[in-house]
Amino acid sequence: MRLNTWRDITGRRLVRKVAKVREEKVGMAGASGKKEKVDKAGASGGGKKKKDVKKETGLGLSVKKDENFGEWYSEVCKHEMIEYYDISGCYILRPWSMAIWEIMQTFFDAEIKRMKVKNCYFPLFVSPGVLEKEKDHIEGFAPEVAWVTKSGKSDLEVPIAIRPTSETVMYPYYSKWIRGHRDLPLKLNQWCNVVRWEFSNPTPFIRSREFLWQEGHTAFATKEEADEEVLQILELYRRIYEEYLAVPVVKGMKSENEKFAGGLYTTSVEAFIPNTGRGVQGATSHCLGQNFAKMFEINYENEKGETAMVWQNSWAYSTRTIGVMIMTHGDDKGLILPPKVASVQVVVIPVPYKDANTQGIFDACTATVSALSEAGIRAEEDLRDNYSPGWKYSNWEMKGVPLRIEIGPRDLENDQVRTVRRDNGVKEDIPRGSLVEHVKELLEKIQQNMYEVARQKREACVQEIRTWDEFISALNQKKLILAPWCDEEEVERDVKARTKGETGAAKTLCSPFEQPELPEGTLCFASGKPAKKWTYWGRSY
Ligand code: 87F
Repeated sequence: MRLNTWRDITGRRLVRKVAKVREEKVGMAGASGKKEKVDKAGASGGGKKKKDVKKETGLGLSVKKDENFGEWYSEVCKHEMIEYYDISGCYILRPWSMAIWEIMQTFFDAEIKRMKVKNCYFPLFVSPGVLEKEKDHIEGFAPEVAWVTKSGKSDLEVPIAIRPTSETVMYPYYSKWIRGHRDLPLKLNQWCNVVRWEFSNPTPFIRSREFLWQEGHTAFATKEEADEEVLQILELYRRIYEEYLAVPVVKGMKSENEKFAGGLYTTSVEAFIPNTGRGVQGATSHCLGQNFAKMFEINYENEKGETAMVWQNSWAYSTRTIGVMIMTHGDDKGLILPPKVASVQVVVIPVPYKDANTQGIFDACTATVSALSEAGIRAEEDLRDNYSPGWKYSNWEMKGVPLRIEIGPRDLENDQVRTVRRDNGVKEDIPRGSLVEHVKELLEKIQQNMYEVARQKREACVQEIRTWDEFISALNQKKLILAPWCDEEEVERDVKARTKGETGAAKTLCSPFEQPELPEGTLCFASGKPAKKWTYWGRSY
């Protein structure tokens, strides 16, 4: 076995078997390999316990995903994705997560522009008057609305609300801007933050008091146009989840209880987190019908010279997407990023060796990054000299970089590089001559595999049930329940009441557009009345 030697900054020789650096499951703290920094007095601080090193290096998760999911999630998030803030429910999005948001934003923004949606920006503040206008729909949400009541030490004459969503901010101007049929359709979108003063358990990305989203608000002359757009947007949301985040979702219709009360109907994409057995609403695309048009008098003169009312839609996805992705893919080593949203898709790490050509190895790393970057692959090298290769492996694994390339003396000799996949750990030696094609292919495979693994995990959780007893048993087993339902509001309320417990009540997630066959005579699992449709049920975030 070859020996791999490098020196720490004290000049002390650190010797490690090469095979070990490469093959050991770089057990985080244990293999920290971080060369201890020397203080001015020259003490190396050697002899530290593993635990201390772990604390110092910040490497390694202290819990396993299957053992304590909540703690695991929080630790993974804290590793460069977010920072906790001194206001509960608010989080700092660090560059590592913001980059993911920006990549999704680039995709979605281009797609909606192709649909002739235009971007705009409305103010953050809402006057109480307009908010009042939407009273009926806001009623349930009112406790979550945050207000500004002071400037400096003096009370504002009229308190001002902070937007929790922008219907009431925007629609008075829709009324002003839309006059005749030539002003339609009006399709606007804004990328912004919103504030909802949640009281239930805040969770990074999933439930925070301020979050980023896009909100689209469109107005049409006909319901047909509005209906069509609802589904076009929903398809874009599906693509964000499935093609970018590699998270399988179900497209479907929300129940009357779960739809946006101000609208006509709500469609959504729903994801599922196997570890907690909870559904999570991924994004929503609403047809608002003419409710807001009535409230805000959004009328226009049609071709016949008559006054008509517009049909409206609104749709949004938020930074919650990132939380769903983390929960879906992360493992005991940390995050796993799908290549399509990773700001660093490939990290190149030199593995220097005793008397070998270190400069040659470093140059090969730089050349590798250049070749990949030129081909449009997001690659970075990690040439830091105060960390060992093993430490770097762990660190980039924790950050979820989809592919690692290692270059050591033997690779240099053989004109090859070693690739290591983050999703399944598979290693390969590839000739530098075919580097770019190979890496492209690997990244595609990783993306596909991550989706496929997530889909299989979700499929394994889906349980079709027919009776109440089966429902309860499936719920206790954290299943994603597909049940025949009579589609009555009262029955959903009843199910909620009957399943209320510490972990929250079960409710409908959506009725999938793709419906399995529903044989005649099938009865509702909860009411025993004739079933109208198959619906997904479960606890949810
Ligand atoms: C919280 C406080 C006040 C949700 C709220 O989904 C109001 C609301 O209206 C509120 N939480 N909603 C519903 C938002 C509906 C709709 N808005 C535009 C969307 C998509 C984007």
